[in-house]
Amino acid sequence: MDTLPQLEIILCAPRGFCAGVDRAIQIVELALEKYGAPVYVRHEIVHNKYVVDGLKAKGAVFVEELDEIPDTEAPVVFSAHGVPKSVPLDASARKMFFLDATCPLVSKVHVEAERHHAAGHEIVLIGHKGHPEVVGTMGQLPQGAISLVETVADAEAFEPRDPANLAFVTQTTLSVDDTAEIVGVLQRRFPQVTGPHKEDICYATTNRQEAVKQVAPEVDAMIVVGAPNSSNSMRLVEVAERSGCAKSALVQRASEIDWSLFSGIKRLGITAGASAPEALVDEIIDAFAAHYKISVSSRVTARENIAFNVPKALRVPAS
Ligand code: 0JX
Ligand code: SF4
Repeated sequence: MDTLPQLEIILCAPRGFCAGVDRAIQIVELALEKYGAPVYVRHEIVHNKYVVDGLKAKGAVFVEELDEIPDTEAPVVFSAHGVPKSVPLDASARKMFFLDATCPLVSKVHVEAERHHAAGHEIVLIGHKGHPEVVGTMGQLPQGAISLVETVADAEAFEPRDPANLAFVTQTTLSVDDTAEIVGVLQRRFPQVTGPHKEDICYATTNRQEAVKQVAPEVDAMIVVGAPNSSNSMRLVEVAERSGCAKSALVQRASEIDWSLFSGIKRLGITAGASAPEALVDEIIDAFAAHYKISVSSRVTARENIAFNVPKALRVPAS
């Protein structure tokens, strides 16, 4: 006799890998295939331990800084989050063969910042201090060219050198709503501020947050598959909570599910950050299937068909 309680699982769609993550992982995999191990990777290629461990097993070696890498002819890959200008410069000085896995949508923000700087604008970057993408974007320009604004309070307190000569750019993985508020403060205080049409939050971040907004009010609990150092994943937990789902939890692996949080629920939403593989979503669904009689459906709130090319060096076959 089947005594398991019923559980309806609603999968948010889109969820999981974005085009930038797909490309970044492909770059490491293709480099391993073409040049063999080791392939050095500066910083976690994307913020996910399962992905990183999988690549390690194939011969990737992860470091935080280039000075941890011995003199080598092996390829060195820069992570999807982007790097300060000093990193490719140092790599070139050491005659390293490097492959840049920075997401093209992050590179686009780098170019925007450079354009504003060339036009003589002081720049505000809206983002989270210490995040590698923020370090990378700030590192496109000389120190002092970009000021970091993290919160509405920061935006209220910010004093530009010349309010008529100000521009802003943003991190790509922020909360759409929080960022709109911060941009609103800058626009109110400095009506001449220039910037992107809305902000620089990417399509994947926007779509994943929108899907969560639609599903969260209808479920008793929400799981976001992702890592604590993944900005876009952490934002999904916040969005779920703010959209009315108090039981919202970030989960990295099925083994770490706190089952006490999910007792007595009837409907569960599941999404995944842009760096979380679908295999981990499947693992978590399987874990729930051992505790509940589950039914699974998808809530599709957007369709994505974006893909980015890998660098040219990886498109030609090995000679
Ligand atoms: O911490 P983030 O969300 O910026 O990175 P993660 O989790 O690795 O996601 C993919 C890379 C995103 C770059 O914009
Ligand atoms: Fe690129 Fe957006 Fe993915 Fe970041 S989350 S890698 S900006 S597509």
